[in-house]
Amino acid sequence: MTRCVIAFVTLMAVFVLTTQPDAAMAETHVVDMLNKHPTDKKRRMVYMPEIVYAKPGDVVKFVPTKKGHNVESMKGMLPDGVKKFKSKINKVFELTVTQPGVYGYKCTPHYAVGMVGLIVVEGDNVRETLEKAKSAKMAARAKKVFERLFAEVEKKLNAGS
Ligand SMILES: [Cu+2]
Repeated sequence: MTRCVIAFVTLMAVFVLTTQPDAAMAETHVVDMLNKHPTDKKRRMVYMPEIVYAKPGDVVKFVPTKKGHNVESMKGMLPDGVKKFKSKINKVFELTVTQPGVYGYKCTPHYAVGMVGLIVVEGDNVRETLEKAKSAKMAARAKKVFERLFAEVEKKLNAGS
């Protein structure tokens, strides 16, 4: 009998928690920090996926799957009003993205070898912030990776409109 009551209370708690509109809508996107690309063996030090497509309010969770990585925002690659960020090496880092637009970030120790990624938060300013990110200062190998990622985002935007 007691077990029945506990089960009922638990079920109600789960129901209440999962039916909160905000909690149900926000999504968590996991990004692995890796030493090797899972399929392209020539590529080292990568975020997987390299581009996260999110909605305002979502969480991007960076996981130190392999050691030695972190996440740091790229100067000139954040939508207006978004504060710069930098995580600690080997620590899980959660970024709640409230502002729409394109966010560029890098791994502090592996920036020179091109360990960079993008977050694209749905909104009216995506094209505008993409152009802003393109004109930011980038190191040579990071630039090569960013250019490929920018082209991917552009392709997706053009396919969607
Ligand atoms: Cu790294």
